[in-house]
Amino acid sequence: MLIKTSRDGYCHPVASEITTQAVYAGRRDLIRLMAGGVAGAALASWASRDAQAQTTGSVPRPGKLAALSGVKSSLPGAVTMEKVTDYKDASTYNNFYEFGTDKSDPAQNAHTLKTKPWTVEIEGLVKKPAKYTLEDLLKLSAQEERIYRLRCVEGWSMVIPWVGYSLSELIKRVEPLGNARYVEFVTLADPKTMPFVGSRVLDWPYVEGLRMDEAMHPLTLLSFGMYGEILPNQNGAPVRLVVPWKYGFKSGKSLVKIRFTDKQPATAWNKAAVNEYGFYSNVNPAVDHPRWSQATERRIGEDGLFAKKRKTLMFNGYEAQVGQLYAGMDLKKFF
Ligand SMILES: Nc1nc2c(c(=O)[nH]1)N[C@H]1C(S)=C(S)[C@@H](COP(=O)(O)O)O[C@H]1N2
Ligand SMILES: [Mo]
Repeated sequence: MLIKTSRDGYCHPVASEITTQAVYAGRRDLIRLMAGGVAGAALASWASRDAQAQTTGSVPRPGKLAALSGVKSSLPGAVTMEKVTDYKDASTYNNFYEFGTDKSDPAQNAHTLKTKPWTVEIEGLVKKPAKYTLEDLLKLSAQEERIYRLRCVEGWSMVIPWVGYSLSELIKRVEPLGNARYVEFVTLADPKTMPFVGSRVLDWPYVEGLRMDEAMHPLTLLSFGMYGEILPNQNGAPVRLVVPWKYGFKSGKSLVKIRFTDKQPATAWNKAAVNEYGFYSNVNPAVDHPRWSQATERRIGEDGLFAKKRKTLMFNGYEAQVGQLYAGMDLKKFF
């Protein structure tokens, strides 16, 4: 990844008002869609938060998340007790190279992303290839909230309450064939709405991949929202992946295609620098990036320039849940 250590964290962009009309409109739509049959219990609290947000004209603070307690995940490991990162930090300090390489670029540029209509194509080695509209995807399974750590390969981390459901719910519907061993995630590459698509930073579209068992792991989240709201464009609207035990770049944003294959997919960062970004990219304090250590990290919004860095945990703290997926593998080789 292109690292600019001089910027990294020392100059958080300040966004005085990050809630646009589009965000409100989108959230109403999501609530309407949820009303169409799923997550009934969650609906009342979402609706009242929505009303509250509109009357106060401000983004609900993470402190108000208690209202969502009814939909919190019961999945072991899906909730951390750590302090949730401020919404403002999580939505203004982003990596989304389609909109620029600086952390502040996506929040500034991603308003041009057109998230409606949206379809996700499921293809490759599946019995039931399909085109899902976003509406279909939202209705496919009950949404829940999961508070996951996200750790970037660059050495910073956040704690974010995501909204979505396990990707396995979708995978089960399309019935992968016996020879499907990997899943490739293709994200939108639209030069008309994404100013950096066409630049030579990466080979577009941004593609990521998981092994089948990783994709089926219940922690792997297909996410439509965060902080009880639909995803801001800069965080990967309208639908993204969140794979909490891997470096952030494995979590593709603005997904348009999910392809089942028998070969390990060539992923965007792996193609860009094969010796720096491996296919697995599991968070691993014992395996350094060739140019810097992965043993510690800085929590965005909390750990300042002179703060002692936090120790990075094996598999980002999700070892009990996912460690067995890699039993017997040489993680220095399969990094
Ligand atoms: N399409 C796309 N997805 C992407 C990226 C990107 O540049 N393009 N950046 C990745 C990286 S490096 C990280 S750390 C996370 C950041 O997610 P966040 O901005 O929601 O924190 O998104 C990942 N998904
Ligand atoms: Mo990242």
